Amino acid sequence: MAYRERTIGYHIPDQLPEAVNPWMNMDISDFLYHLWFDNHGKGLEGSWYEWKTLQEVFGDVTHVCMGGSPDRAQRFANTLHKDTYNISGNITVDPIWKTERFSLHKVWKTISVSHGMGMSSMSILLHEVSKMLYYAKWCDENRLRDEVSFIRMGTSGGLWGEEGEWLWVKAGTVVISESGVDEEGEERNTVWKNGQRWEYPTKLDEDLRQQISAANITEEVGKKINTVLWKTMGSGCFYEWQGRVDGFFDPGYTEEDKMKYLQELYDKGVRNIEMESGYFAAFCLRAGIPGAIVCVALLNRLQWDQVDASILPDISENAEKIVLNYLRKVQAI
Ligand code: R2B
Ligand code: URA
Repeated sequence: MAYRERTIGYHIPDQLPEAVNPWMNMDISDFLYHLWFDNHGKGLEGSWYEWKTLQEVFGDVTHVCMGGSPDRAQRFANTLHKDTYNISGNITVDPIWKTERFSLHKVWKTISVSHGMGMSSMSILLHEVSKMLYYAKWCDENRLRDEVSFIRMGTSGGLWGEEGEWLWVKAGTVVISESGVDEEGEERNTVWKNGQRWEYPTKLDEDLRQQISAANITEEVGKKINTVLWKTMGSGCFYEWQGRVDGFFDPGYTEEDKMKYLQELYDKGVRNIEMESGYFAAFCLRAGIPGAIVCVALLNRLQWDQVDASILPDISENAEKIVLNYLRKVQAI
């Protein structure tokens, strides 16, 4: 029995990583609905991949880089392609098959894929991409765990101190997360199964985090980017769950309540807030796949709630720049 039910009413894992679903070894058709192909490559008809198996297409994958939006996944794939093959000018790396739900591109050994917004959307992508790679790695979970890393690159709201404090940094700072915490600031991700609560730890891979941090080198990323290695809160909503006061409803709390809450998170070591970290971190631990979260902070939430669109062109790709350089270093591209 891999899980223990606590008398306090929730399940916690007995061992990590977890066993994979034995169902996947039965060589029956497994349709990855949101990617729109199955474990035998069926569904790819009419595409460039039509006559290939999943092993042939994805057997060599070493990194899965994920970002929220299809545009971000497309831009990163284009950049990877130009960097890998030393090409200048415009290039578009076509997505693999359907893009209604997720947009998945492959450049040499790296996948660039969108995960949508929030843990619900991301959870679907993580299950299906992991199953896809399990099949592609000859149903060998050790190969999957040894050969593949998952990296989320995204945006977030930052939490940082006053000018003059060492932690004072401007928008554009990248947080490379140590763990994902929930709205109570706990390193825990809650999953509901059959109406019961299951709780998973959310520490991220230390080695991968350090390697990505070490890739922030002035000459290669253009200008050294401020980075912070601390905790990230993954929240269920952009507005109320992140303590914003600029949502549709009169929030039911004051600016002071909000500042108190954000300060409490800060005191627990949280330096940015986004919407996927808890599930992502727990999933990686459960799967035994090293995972990293690299997010640029678009604003300082201890000052204000609104995003200033005018500064985005200068900063929004900061996480990608560091990850691109990390991939160069490990020769994944
Ligand atoms: C960061 O940005 C998105 C919301 O704007 C969300 O996906 C996240 O985690
Ligand atoms: N994404 C979030 O989830 N929150 C922010 O404040 C900014 C981006």
